[in-house]
Amino acid sequence: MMEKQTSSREVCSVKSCRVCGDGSLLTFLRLGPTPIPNGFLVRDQLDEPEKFYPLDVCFCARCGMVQLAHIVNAEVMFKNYLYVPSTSQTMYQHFAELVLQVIEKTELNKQDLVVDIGSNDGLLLKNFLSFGCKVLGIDPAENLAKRAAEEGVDTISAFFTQEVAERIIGEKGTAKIIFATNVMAHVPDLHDFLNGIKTLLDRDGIFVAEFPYLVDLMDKTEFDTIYQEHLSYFSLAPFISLLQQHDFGLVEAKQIASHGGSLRLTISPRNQNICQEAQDLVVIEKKRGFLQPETYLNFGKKVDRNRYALVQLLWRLREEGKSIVGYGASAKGNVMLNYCRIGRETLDYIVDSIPYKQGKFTPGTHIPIYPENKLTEDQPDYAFLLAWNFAEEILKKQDVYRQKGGKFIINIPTVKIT
Ligand code: DWN
Ligand code: ZN
Repeated sequence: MMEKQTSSREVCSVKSCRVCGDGSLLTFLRLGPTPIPNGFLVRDQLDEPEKFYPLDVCFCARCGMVQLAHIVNAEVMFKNYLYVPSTSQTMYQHFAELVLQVIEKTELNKQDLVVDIGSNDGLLLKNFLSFGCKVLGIDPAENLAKRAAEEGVDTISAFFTQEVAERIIGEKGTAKIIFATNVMAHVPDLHDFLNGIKTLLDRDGIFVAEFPYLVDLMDKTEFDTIYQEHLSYFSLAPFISLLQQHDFGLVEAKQIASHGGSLRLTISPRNQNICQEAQDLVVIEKKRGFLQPETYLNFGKKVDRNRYALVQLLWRLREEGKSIVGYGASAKGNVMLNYCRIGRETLDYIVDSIPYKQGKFTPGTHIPIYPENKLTEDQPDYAFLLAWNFAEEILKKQDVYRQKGGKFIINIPTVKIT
């Protein structure tokens, strides 16, 4: 019997694999007690005690699935959410291109329903509004669901489950396309989630899922993308086994650049074939040891070396009297700061483009967050890039800062100054 991975407790430990149910999970990385990564604080909260949660990662030797060893209650993390993708040009383009590609492959009619699970502020679905078809966003963040609805994207505030799928079907019928971009890693009960997709998706419809690819995470030492929101770290082999348990086929599998390297999968309920690209990737994963525990134990050493090199550099620069700020108060940035114990003694402040984060403080490290223009106003010597996945966009945007001698520190995949 598969353990049900939802609980009303604030944090609970994972007893069995989320994909295959096996009970022997090997913990290979401990990032230490960490606050929730989007738990930004207002000034009044700075003197209050803060909650820290375990951040350990484990591997299932039976199916190869990598997952967190603990689950923090989703209500604590997602009810009021401060992350929005819509201040990033890269994400605008990403969703616009994704939608165009999907529309090319689907004969979409005006009466068709398109659903986005984890729709955030509606950025993806806005691309469908001009096609005149019906759209529905689903997102647990009440603040963002409200904002999306105000901007014309019909959105319900909920975690997607089989029960929610049944409710939607009753009200709106089946969906021709369902998207879940950067969502599946957050889902505690993947079986219930896929049952929900089966229920809601038209027999001729497609389910498009994007999620960070474990192979990229490991190759590029992207350990800061490991945090309590991300319960699962997928390689393709266990993901396919998950799909097969639910009689889904994989029509297309592509590696894409977003968020440090992700997979974009087109999934169909029509047949159970696994496309050739996906089969080829599984062969590479196997050859490279992604089903072997040693691969994961070695990863811990890489993480350690990265932390050492980063902290050495930052301390040396501070000793030399240089000023350093952070750039991008990302969730992953908060993991990096907490794991490396980098606080206000090192970074004077962090700049960020998301208005909801500005004026707040980072969880655990209490670094103040300002709008991006403070960087060129103050011209600090160094900006430590905590949103390395947007390096291209941010470095271009901050050309003036760089022309005047400002430098960026980037530590993923390895520490460098640019
Ligand atoms: O899965 C998740 C991903 C997709 O998004 C989540 N669980 C939470 C979130 O993770 P993150 O906060 O690490 O995501 P980002 O998109 O890497 O965060 C980038 C941060 O940098 C944002 O706070 C916005 C900021 N930023 C900026 O200040 N200037 C971003 C860009 C592009 C910029 O030009
Ligand atoms: Zn397993």
